[in-house]
Amino acid sequence: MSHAPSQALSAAPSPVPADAWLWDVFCRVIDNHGDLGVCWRLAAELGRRGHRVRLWIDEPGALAWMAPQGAPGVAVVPWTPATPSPPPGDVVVEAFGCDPPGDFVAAMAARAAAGRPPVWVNLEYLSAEGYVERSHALPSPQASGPGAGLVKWFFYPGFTARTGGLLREAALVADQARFDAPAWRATHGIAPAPGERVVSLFCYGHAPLAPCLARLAGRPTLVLTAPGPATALAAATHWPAGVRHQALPWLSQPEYDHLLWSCDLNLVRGEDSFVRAQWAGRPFLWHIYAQDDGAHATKLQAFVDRHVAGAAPGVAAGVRAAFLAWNGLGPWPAALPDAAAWSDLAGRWREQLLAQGELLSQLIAFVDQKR
Ligand code: TRH
Repeated sequence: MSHAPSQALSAAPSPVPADAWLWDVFCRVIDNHGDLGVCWRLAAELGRRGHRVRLWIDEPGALAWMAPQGAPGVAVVPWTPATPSPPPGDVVVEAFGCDPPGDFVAAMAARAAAGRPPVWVNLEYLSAEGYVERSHALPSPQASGPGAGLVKWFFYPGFTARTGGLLREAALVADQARFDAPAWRATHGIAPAPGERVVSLFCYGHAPLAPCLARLAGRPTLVLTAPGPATALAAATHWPAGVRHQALPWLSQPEYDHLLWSCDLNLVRGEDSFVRAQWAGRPFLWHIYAQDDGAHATKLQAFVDRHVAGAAPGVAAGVRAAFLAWNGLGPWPAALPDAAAWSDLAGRWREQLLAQGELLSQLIAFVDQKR
């Protein structure tokens, strides 16, 4: 892996301008790739904005395909029980409540005694549910343990101005404006026939692919499948006439974005690809990460409620039905929503999100306020 070793970075003397901060971002890979995907995207954008980041990852293997080139300003620290804890930086971000090492937290508390502890942020999972606005930016005073006396702050991504917003790199809109989809497809061996609809498929293994393909069969369609369950499911499914598939390798995050930008319909999953499909501004369906207690159904409905709010009733109902059916939470509609109306909805949703503050600027302002 061509990542800079974790050089001996030290916290900047205070007070310092925001762009000289040292960030410690902790990421524990639970399963799949979203924990790492979100943390890498956060770290890389911090680096692009002039910050210095130590990204602590317990399983960094997926970076080999996700980010083979690394990112300026980002040092990847393989996080193992034996990893020594250097003095904490100016900001500590624990992603998805992953609990930094006890001795590191104790060192954070020790800095409090010296007058300026790091700002400690728990970056939470993304949801459109109402509790997010109520919980965002709340303090969690640490009464016991190695961090006793410190305050951990909850920072919730979200879809409204009363949340932390969504991760969005500063260059997104400019990059999209100059993107040439046909040229990109040609360089990646993707050759749709004239008029063939192009669909990207990234899903979990339980996705109801057969009924989805039956709805796609109304038009000549090429489905580009991501490695893992999507490609495996494609190989095990009967493909109706007119719908063909092509397996893709793992792409880097920027190249995966280019895939999303070059498709007519994106089937995404989890959290980060779900967000990236929204920035792509194309029709998409979200295969939500299923939870044993069924909480994902509420989470899905909460998102769809916001996503279709401005659409005509027939379009809203069709998009909602497709989201629910794709997640096994409702019957399949006879057909997918009208392509033009769906594209219009996706484009307006993207515009609505672009008008909101993006997560990193809000996080930096939040940290500046709490220091
Ligand atoms: O892999 P995921 O299902 O990750 C999930 C979710 O994050 C979920 O919230 C979490 O609870 C669970 O992990 C533990 O889906 P997600 O979030 O889209 O992450 C995939 C990452 O991989 C994302 O950053 C996009 C990236 N990616 C590539 O870089 N190249 C590719 O070719 C593909 C298919 C994905």
